[in-house]
Amino acid sequence: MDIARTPATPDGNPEMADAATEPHKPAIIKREDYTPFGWVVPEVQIEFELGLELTRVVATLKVERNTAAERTPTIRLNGDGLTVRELQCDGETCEGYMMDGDDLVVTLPGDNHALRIVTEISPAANSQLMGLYASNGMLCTQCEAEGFRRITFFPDRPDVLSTYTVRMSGPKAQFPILLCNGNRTATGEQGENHWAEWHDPWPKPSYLFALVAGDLVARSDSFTTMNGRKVELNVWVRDGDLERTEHAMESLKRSMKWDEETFGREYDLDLFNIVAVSDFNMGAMENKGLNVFNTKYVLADPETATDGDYDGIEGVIGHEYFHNWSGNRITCRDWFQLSLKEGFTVLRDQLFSQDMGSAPVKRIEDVRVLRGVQFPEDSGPLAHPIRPDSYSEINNFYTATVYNKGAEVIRMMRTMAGEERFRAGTDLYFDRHDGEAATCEDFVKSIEDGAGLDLEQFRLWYSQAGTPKVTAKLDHSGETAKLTLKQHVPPTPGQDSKRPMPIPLKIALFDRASGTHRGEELVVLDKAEDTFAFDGFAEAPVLSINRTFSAPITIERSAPREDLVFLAAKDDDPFARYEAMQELMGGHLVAAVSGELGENERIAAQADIARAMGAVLVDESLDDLMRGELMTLPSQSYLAEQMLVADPTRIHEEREALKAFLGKELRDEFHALYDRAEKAPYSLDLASRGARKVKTLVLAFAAASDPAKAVELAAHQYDNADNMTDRQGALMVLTGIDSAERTGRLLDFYNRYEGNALVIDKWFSLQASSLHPNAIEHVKALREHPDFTLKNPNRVRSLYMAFAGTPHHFHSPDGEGYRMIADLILELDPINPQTAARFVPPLGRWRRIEPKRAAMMREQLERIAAAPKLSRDTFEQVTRSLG
Ligand code: 0A1
Ligand code: ZN
Repeated sequence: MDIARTPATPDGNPEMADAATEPHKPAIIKREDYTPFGWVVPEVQIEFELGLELTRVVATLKVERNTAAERTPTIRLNGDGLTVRELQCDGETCEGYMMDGDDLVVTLPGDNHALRIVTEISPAANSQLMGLYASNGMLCTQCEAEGFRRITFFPDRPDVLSTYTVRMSGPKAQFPILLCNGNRTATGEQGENHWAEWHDPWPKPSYLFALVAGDLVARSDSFTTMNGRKVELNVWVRDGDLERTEHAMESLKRSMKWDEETFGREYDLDLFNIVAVSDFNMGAMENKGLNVFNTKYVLADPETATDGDYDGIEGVIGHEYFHNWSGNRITCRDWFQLSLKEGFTVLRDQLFSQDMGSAPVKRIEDVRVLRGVQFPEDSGPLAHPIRPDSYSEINNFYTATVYNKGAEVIRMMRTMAGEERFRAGTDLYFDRHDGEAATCEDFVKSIEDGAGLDLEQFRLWYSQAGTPKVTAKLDHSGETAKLTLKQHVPPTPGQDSKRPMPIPLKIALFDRASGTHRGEELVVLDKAEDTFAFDGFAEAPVLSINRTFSAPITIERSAPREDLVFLAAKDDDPFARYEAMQELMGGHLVAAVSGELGENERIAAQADIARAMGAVLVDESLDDLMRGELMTLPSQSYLAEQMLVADPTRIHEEREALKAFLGKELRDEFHALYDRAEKAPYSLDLASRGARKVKTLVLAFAAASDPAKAVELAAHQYDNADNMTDRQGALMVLTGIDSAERTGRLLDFYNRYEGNALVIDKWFSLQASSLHPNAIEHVKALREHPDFTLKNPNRVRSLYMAFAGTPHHFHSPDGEGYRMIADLILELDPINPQTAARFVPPLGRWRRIEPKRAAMMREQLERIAAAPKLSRDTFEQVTRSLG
């Protein structure tokens, strides 16, 4: 049946609700249309006869009427590209069914039935990497959000929870290892074939189902839980990769311990498996007891992984593990509630990483991601609340807003409650909703009740999109300092006017003479405008505001530069110190780009920045990791975000000019820092990591100010590197400078690591994001490189995300960057729509770019929109972007 003529279905599946009338236009699913499913499916049994080309799936579903839902004569089982090979109801062939689009709708007379459904699928032909697919000769699954329906017909929605018993069989030589969720309950052999049976005792939605079959080896270990239960741990990889799994395993054990200590959460199975696969659309997936990971977030050794890679692995392993409670034990009622599990789990992984390494630096990194990715999302055509109201393709809502802003919103609750009361709130949430498919509202209510907070108005953070802007003004008269705060939440698509939200701001007022303050205070701005008075200040204090980035907002204040220099040197909150440096440099750069800056003003601003930076370089109270943060210039995208309409070329020029100025002005200090840092031997401790970070930053300043010296230093660093952080840092600098050293070291890097996919990804990325003026030509040439393939998402991202994320290339004045990304989207869409759609947002920023380029960006979006056949993923993103 044609989707376009399907009415809203009585069995509560909102997916068909607003079916579209044009062939191209997919249905819009609305949060307000949620109704419970008409049936429960307490038990599922599945048999897989595995083959790369053909896998036969026999699923038996025990279905019972859901007494809490409206009675319906049919059951809708979602499918995607499947055909029914056999269908039985209660042991008899069933004729009472029809296909509705891709879905199977079966008429069921009674209240309890057993449905047996046979499907056949071809994993090798599955280039979308959703459902069951082949990767490097192994078989694996990805079911979130709606991949299970590509395996068998099923109510593929997160509020249908079932226990699964799975039997899998296949050729032993090809698939010696057979894994599934839960515990292995039986195994056996039959000639060339073998089989394994798995049972997962925890009821789960279909998106948490996973199966893996292949030739894998494991690093094994164990963890004893707080109640003394021994859990077997395995990290499964291909033969040859075992040596690179130690960090992943250690990260897993640290995550398990941390979750017990910090949130009181204990693991609940006797086995925890992690499998690394090289073809994967995202970072990793929290399937119950069988996490599947992108190899990028498992494999590491000093020779091939940077410090950033090590941190990424620890963070993602933590994230997936923490989902066992925030996501699996308590899952989402529907996909609009995605932030319930993702926002909370991101917060949990952020806090974990803070505790494992440098807390201030981790906080700064997280804020950088928020500002670099989420703020632009929130101020563009794809803006949506952390709990969206509608979607057409849910894959498009795995966004920085749902994940990262979602985490910030929960972090604000934690800040307002304090750690202890917040913990009481999360304890109550886990207790109250264990085993349920819950909503964001359930979470907020639990925190409200458990922590004793009034979150009535705070709920607006879930429904209103857009980054609030707070204007802060500090007046002083007599003995009183008065802080006037005003908030404005900008309009976003579908939300023209907004209500004021509660914004918790940590502040401190510094005495200029002593450089100290009387203690941090938390003020909550919950009106459009409010004033807070502070007595006992004979002199006007210096305001430090939004310390630790207590609220995900932008602050507008006209702080004198001398105050920023003061805070950059003296603020005892490392984040606020970083912020003062960013503001000092950002304020200057924004003024310079807008052409508002007179020559004298430029000289004065540069001198203040150099003074502040000079102090940072020699400050002995700073560790190098933090020093590196203070040395980092605001990113091009963050600068663009602060302008109504940006000219990316001018931003790039001014940013490079400031780097060059500082490189010259502080040459000796930079070199002294480099010489000191160079002496630190390699280890993973924080001091050694800090030394590597500042070394490469010094090279970057040198590249702008004295390229010949930078080439010499970088080539030396490259040649003598005993780790990937140093080698990649040096190559990054060399790649931007035309020289014999550039050519030689790029070739050396390729030859050294040929065959190691993750390192070759770095080789592609470095060239695509380099400062080299011919980067566009390099990307075109790399597209033709024999190692490039559209089939592997890591490889596609390594070339094209790196390119699209480098504004001065992507926004090339002739529009070539836009054309290249549009070409990519059109070519990739039929192969892997989920990954293709992720390249649309950079083009969607056209409203914030100067008019000539904006027209060319639109033109490319229109070209994509006019394609005869587009996936739902890409179609939705392009339509919203054209808006
Ligand atoms: N839940 C996962 C993210 C994820 C989402 C969709 C996927 O489909 C390809 C894969 C993974 C997480 O938050 O880690
Ligand atoms: Zn997640």
